[in-house]
Parts: sequence; structure tokens; C-alpha cells
Amino acid sequence: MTINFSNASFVKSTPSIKEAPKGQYPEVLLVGKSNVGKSSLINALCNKKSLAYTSSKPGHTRLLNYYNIDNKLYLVDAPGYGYAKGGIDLDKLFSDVMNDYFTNATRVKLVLVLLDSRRELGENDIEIINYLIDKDINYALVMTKLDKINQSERHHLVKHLKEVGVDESKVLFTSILKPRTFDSLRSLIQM
Ligand SMILES: Nc1nc2c(ncn2[C@@H]2O[C@H](COP(=O)(O)OP(=O)(O)OP(=O)(O)O)[C@@H](O)[C@H]2O)c(=O)[nH]1
Ligand SMILES: [Mg+2]
Repeated sequence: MTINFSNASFVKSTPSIKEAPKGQYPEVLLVGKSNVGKSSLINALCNKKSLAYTSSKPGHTRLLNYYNIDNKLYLVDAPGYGYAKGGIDLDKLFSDVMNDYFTNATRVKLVLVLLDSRRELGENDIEIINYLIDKDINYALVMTKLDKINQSERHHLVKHLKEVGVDESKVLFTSILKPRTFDSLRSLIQM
């Protein structure tokens, strides 16, 4: 499947899967800790500056946001986890939205689990990866903000991923400052 990622548009935001677009396309879902760069990754993939709303303050995306990519698939931006902010428990929001999503969405082609290259995997990250393995859902790990680490930190990170049992073939590295780092992600999505 060849996809023109530049032909992207926002479809809708929805608090629950009931009001989601009616499943005519396969979906690629993005999950990850708040502020890891989910919305930024959508913009970088689609070569657009502000298709998805990004913010340096965590907790920005609170709904499922659907983007139509070239009338061939939906990219779905999910709320982040890992912060309790302004009276909103993001972990609860995340698990409610995700339970709803995985129980009702039938066309998940791939889940991208985003992780900050500077950090070790948290409990939440590992829980989600195990959930995806358990449910036999196709996934990949995207290490974001690659520009923030040096070579030796990258080595350390790869070693850490091995130690926690991550399958290396499932790992990609990206940086919004290096547009070419998104090439392999585009290939993976088109597979
Ligand atoms: N240096 C650098 N900064 C990045 C990169 N990706 C994202 N950022 C920055 O990280 C911050 C958070 O990015 P977002 O894309 O809004 O993060 P998010 O995961 O959507 O956050 P929530 O919606 O709160 O869950 C912003 O200030 C981005 O500019 C990257 O590859 N490199
Ligand atoms: Mg966001």
C-alpha cells in the first residue's frame, strides 16, 4: 500500500469510541506517556506543522483524535498517561479510553508505543507492551527525541531495552529535528 502522508487531514476528536469515525480504514494508534511527542510525531509523519496540537505542557491531548491519511488509514492520537494534572487523573483517563478502544475498535493495524529516548521504560510502558503482546496486537516501539541523546546514551538505551526483554526488531528511533528518521516509520505503516 502506497500512502501519501502529506495528504492528511483532521477528522474529529471523540471522548469515546461510540462517536468515532465508522471504521472504513485501518487504524494506527499512538500511545505513550504524556509529553513524549505523540502529536509531534503525527505532524512530522505528515510533513505538517500544526495538524496535531502539541504543547510543552504535559496532558494536552485528552480525547481520541482521528486523522485521515490519504483516504487509506486513520492515525489515532490518544491521551497520554503518567501525569495527574488539574484534577484530571490521566492514568484513569488513559485506561478508560484504551479499554473502550480495544474492546470496540476492530480495525487496529498497528499500535505505536512512544518512549522518550532519555528515559528508561516505566511501569506503565511495560504494562502496555505486555497488554499488546497478550492480546496479540501488532505493535512497534518508537524512541522519540533522539536528538536529545548522544551515541553512548543510545548504546546504553539499546542495552536497557534488551535487558527488559524488548524485541529489537520492533524498535525505531525518531527526532522531529531529523525528518529522515521518519522514513522507516512510514515504511512500517505502509506494510
Ligand atoms: N527536541 C525534540 N523535542 C520534541 C520531539 N518530539 C516532540 N518534542 C517536544 O516535546 C513536547 C511535547 O510534544 P507533544 O507532541 O505535544 O507530546 P504529546 O505526547 O502529544 O503530549 P500529550 O498530548 O500531553 O500527551 C513539545 O514541546 C515538542 O516540541 C523531538 O523529536 N525532539
Ligand atoms: Mg498530544
